[in-house]
Amino acid sequence: MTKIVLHGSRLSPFVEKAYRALCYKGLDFEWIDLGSPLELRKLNPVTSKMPVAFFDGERVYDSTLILRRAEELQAEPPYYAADAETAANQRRLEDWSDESLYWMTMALRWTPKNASATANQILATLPGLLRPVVRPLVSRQIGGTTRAQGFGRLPEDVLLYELGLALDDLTTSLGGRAFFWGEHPGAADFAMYGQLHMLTSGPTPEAEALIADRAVLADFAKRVEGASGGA
Ligand SMILES: N[C@@H](CCC(=O)N[C@@H](CS)C(=O)NCC(=O)O)C(=O)O
Repeated sequence: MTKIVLHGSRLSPFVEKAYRALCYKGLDFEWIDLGSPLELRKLNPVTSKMPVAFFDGERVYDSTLILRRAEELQAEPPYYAADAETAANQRRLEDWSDESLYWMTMALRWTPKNASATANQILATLPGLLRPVVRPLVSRQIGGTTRAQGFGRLPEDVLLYELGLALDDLTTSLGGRAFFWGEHPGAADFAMYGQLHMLTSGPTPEAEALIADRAVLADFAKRVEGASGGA
């Protein structure tokens, strides 16, 4: 049996995506929380991002590549549909969630109003001694990267309006289905779950209100949890 080890903080939507996706396949794996940002560079010198996983010692970085590797290892239950068009749509939504919705979420986390709560949430995962040293780094590096993105430069009211529209679009795309492309969850659903999870994790009460207004999305998130080991 392949030994799988997944590294990263479950505050990260991408770690949460990979964690739940591995649970859904019923793969046996060990999850190791991140000790410090320096550890990440050692574990994953290629992108220095989490998650990073090891399959029998072979490093696989990036949540999407980790899911693909897990799919190769065990086809059932699948993350991507057998039908090529459905699979293309699943990959597109997975990518939109990872590369666009993520940055909307990050922009909201690092608004002047939410930045301090966001930094506190990240620092709480680190050993107490490291916190004062890491605080300015977190704000400068993660906050700075976010402000370098388009969404990170929008005024808060515009950002919230855009996020509301995106959530409405997701509600429409879900239609009456349990998951985005049918009755079983796939890669796009786990990716989307990761983002919804981060949007409702504390420092962005405005996003929590937007999601609470859209019960379809909260119900969807509960279904993903139900299919991948619970809340
Ligand atoms: N496309 C990557 C994104 C990973 C990513 O951005 N991870 C963030 C946490 S949410 C990270 O490790 N940031 C640390 C840093 O930028 O130093 C994936 O899907 O795994």
